[in-house]
Amino acid sequence: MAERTLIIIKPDGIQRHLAGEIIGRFEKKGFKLVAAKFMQISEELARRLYAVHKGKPFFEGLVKYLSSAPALIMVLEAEGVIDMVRKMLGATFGYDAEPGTIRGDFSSSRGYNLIHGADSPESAEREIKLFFSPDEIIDYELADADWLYGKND
Ligand code: D4T
Repeated sequence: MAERTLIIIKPDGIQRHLAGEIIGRFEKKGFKLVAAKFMQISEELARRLYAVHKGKPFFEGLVKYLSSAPALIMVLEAEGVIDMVRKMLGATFGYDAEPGTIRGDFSSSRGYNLIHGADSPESAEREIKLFFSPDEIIDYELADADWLYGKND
């Protein structure tokens, strides 16, 4: 099985009608969507997701933001997907993310940065388990996999 990552289109991404644009970028890049859930994340779950930031000055605001309105949570699969997604997201805040990245193109905010992507294999595994049970993740083949993931060796 190829690597998997957890993505969250955060409340501002949904409210600003950017979900299709963001999903489209991942689709065109060739990532396989293997799970998706639209939900309002509880404060408790937001606290668990961002547990590493507990105690930092922005923590309470971050939890409030993430749990303030519905979000779209997805699992994407591809070899190397974690790093590729992080590059596509851009720097943490829109105001210093490079143009061409999701945050660089669509966010000018300091706190509201549209999207979350797991930052390591360990985080991805932990975060996927927070949102999805194993039977909610679908294992299937993409018909164009050879074209998407072709190698020259
Ligand atoms: P996420 O985790 O949302 O994908 O963002 P990043 O991985 O790019 O950034 P992060 O973990 O350092 O921060 C998580 C989350 O906290 C918010 N934040 C962060 C904030 O509001 N103020 C701050 O000073 C920092 C460092 C933004 C993203």
